[in-house]
Amino acid sequence: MTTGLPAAGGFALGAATAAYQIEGATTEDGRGASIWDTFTARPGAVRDGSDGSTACDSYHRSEEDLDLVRGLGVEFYRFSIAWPRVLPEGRGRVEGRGLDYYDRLVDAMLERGLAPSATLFHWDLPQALEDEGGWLVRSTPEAFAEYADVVGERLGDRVGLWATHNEPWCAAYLGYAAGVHAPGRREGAAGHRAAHHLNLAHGLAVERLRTHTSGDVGVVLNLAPIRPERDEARELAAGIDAIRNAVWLDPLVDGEYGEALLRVAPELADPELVRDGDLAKVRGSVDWIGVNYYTPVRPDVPGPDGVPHPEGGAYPGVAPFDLVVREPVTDIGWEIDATGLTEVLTDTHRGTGVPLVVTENGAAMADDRVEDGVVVDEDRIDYLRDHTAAVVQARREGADVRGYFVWTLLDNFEWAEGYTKTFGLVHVDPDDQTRTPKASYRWLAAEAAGLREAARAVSP
Ligand code: PNW
Repeated sequence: MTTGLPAAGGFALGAATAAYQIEGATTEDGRGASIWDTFTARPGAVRDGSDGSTACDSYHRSEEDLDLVRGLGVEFYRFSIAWPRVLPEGRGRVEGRGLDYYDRLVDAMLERGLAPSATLFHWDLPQALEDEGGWLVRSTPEAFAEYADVVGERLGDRVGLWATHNEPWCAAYLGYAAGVHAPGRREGAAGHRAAHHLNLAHGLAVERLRTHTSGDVGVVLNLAPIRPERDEARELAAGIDAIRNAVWLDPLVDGEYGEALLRVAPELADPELVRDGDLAKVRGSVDWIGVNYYTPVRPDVPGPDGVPHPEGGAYPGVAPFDLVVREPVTDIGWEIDATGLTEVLTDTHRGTGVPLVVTENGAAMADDRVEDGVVVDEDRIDYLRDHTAAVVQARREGADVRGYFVWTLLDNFEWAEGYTKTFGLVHVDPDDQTRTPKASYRWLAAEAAGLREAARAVSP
């Protein structure tokens, strides 16, 4: 028996993490190197010069972590599998100890009554594959299919909710165009090549997964509502929307890249890159789409003092633009606007007709303070309260949203921000990894039943 996507009308809660951000133990049990091990060693790549070699030490503390998830009273634990633990060279030789770890992790979830939601690729590409070209070459999607096959065969009977990729936009554009994430390549149009190979990899992996599981298979996207600041910014906004959203949704819905996208990414019309049949595998491939939402994107044409958007490289083919960020913001500088979550859910529902799950939502907050041994994080509670209400509102407006997973269980390795930004419901001591639930953890535990009921009461 596996627990998959909640049935129509249903609604479930969860907590989410990712392997490289929490596991540590990066050289244990035969794990191969990933591009994040390499990237974090590069001077200046990570704000505090840190890496994931210890992180939350969850590789050794998974039972304790799962007890914490259980204590939240949520149904799902969303975790990711480290590709280089399972296939240290990316393909070929399987490392049994790595696979055993996830096998035990899944069993430990089931023992606690938690439903596992596994993500295959949360950015930790095996370095051996990057050395052969990474997401810029077609052999990587083929290796990904092999990896999906190995994992599906072992876990397919017990994992009911699967995702191939997490936020492929970040992997493609932050990794290969902007260069602010691993592998740290700044090659403009390379982002589109990577994006296509991620799409192809998804399509190939879904085919393999379905031979092993009757669970629900999807993909997790960081879709964003694009809100042009004024009329003059509309065209610009259409280009940004194409690269952020359409490059993933067009193939899923239509099996091809649409016109608006090809205007800013002519590379995607190259028949050498996008071969016959590639996108046919992607069309209609998913049972569900995971939506990660943090903030809206407000592009504007550069004013007289305008500076190009610092992430501009992540939108190759789009003119330089200003990015307007309105107050209030979280500690990572992302505007807080829960209406953007309602908007992205209703838009995505309308555009795809596929059931949705909010697979990440949460806030980095600086003002966590300790009072009587409890981390008081009222701003995070406010954020979560407003955003869960925005999900209920999306259902009221007809969006078929079946769940909400909080990002994240633990304060962890926040990619290019290192340990300087914390999203956790549970504080993790950076020196000895002691876990201490914050006020937001207690809030969610107290509210979980009510949140579920409120969502179910407005069945879309
Ligand atoms: C997502 N950006 O990352 C990831 O899925 C998580 O692993 C991460 O911890 C979480 O959101 C919070 O950041 C992103 O620069 C990282 O636009 C950076 C960006 C977007 C998403």
